[in-house]
Amino acid sequence: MRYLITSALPYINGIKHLGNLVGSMLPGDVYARFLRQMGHEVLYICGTDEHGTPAEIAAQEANKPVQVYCDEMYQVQKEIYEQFGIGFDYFGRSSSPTNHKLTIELFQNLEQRGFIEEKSIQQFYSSSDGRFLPDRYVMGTCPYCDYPKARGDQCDGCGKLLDPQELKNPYSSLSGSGDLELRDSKHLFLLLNKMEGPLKEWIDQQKDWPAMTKGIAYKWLKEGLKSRCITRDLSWGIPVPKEGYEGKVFYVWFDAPIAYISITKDAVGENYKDWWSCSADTYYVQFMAKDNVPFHAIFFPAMLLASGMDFRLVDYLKSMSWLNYDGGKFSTSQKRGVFLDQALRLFPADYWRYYLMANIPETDDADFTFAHFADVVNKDLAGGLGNFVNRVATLVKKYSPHGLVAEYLPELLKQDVLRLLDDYTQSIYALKFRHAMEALRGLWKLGNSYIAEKEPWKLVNANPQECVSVLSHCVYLIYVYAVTMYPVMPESSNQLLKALNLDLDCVQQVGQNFENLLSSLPIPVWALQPEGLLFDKISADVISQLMQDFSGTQN
Ligand code: B3M
Ligand code: ZN
Repeated sequence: MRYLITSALPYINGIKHLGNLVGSMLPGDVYARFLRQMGHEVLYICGTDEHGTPAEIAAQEANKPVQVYCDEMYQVQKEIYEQFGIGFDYFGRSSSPTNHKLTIELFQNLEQRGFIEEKSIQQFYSSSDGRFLPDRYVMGTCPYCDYPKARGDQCDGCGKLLDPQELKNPYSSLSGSGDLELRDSKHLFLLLNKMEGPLKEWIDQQKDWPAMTKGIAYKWLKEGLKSRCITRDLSWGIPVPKEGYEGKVFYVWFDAPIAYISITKDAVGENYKDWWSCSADTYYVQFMAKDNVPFHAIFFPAMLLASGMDFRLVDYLKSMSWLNYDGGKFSTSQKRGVFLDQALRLFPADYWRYYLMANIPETDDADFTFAHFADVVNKDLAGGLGNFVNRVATLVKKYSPHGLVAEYLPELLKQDVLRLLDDYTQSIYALKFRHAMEALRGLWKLGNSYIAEKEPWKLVNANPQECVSVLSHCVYLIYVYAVTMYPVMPESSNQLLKALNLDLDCVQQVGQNFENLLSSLPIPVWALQPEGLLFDKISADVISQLMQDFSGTQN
């Protein structure tokens, strides 16, 4: 089977936080790595989402032209994901020429097929700024709670959704000028209502989708689909190719999902249809946080279906709930939480990867705190996995310094390992990550109980043959750990394989299932170089320092 995988395209407006990572990119990467291990052909696509108001605002704050800002931030984000070990096949940009071209083509098809309507809407025009203001650029006093700095789309004081027209004393957030005037402006609308029938039929077919994804999709369908404005009065974006639309661009949510397709084209060239055609032999999986679901389950599929352009719809839409920060929300605009560059300065990527996957907000929200993070690292990584590896390495060095003849696992132990390997495999195929991580921990636990039960340090005198044999089994288990943890902790997996003197490629050559690992010895004589601790414990002092450093907002 060939798998096409996409993670929601991160906005260009700054470095993302842990919540963004676990909401789309990290689970996508774990899934992609796993599938490659199982011998599947995979294309994993992502990129920056560069248009819209947030990009403009961020560039303004950075005092840079938008293009320059996006060029720089693209590079910054790309490098950070690399450091997190996110192995995209291609990380592109929604602002690419390919995406401009494809967006326009798709729009023209929609128009020709009668899915676009023109309407005039009233919008604030600011004479001092010389432009129409998007909703969130209009500020003023909230009509409900009198909060003086309410935004035109939402009041941060009371949380109510607003129309900019409702604000008292409206002013431009760009110039501060109150010289605003409501003017008529022409816009284009996508007639989503025309697609209601086909969309419902399609969603009805998705029996195995997560309940959260389907719940959101049905909620939208139930409320009835309304036509949706797909143009904006902005200069940064993809210009609307239509007379009378000078100075207008497509709405960012119109061109961003199309970028999945155009980035694929940037990645593989003209053959991109081999992945995207309805008749292509691909299984397409998307990863995203739940607020993105309406756009991926309704809006984008409607666009594709209505365009008649032979692009396939998503086969499985994996949505994630929120990772909260200390009981509140992670927030990019308020700089609240742990951002990816900071995270990398604090601990190795694999600590974060494991912690986030073990606590992924798959069904419910999850809460990040440093205390919990340290607890998980100390217990599972340093304690469970790291402790076993270190104990074994120490014993091997002591009792069998010249290596150990490799032996198959004894039957009982083997059965336990097989059961967990199967559990792990099935869980990742089913995209049940928390469960998969439990299986992984179960494997680590097996090693610890095996060595505790056999007590090789006692056997060494009574039955030296048996002692060596037990240690050989333990090293075999470490090999199994190294290969199976690869999707989640690729760097530590490599470290272990190196310590075992094994070819790093062996993680990719597993075959069709992990059970194969138990039926052929990878090496005739085991080596195990104790390379020091694989994972360090995080001390109570460090935790309290971090809690202090990260309370409130960061700069
Ligand atoms: N950039 C929103 C987000 O990062 C948006 C996703 C686009 S996916 C086509 O939450
Ligand atoms: Zn309010």
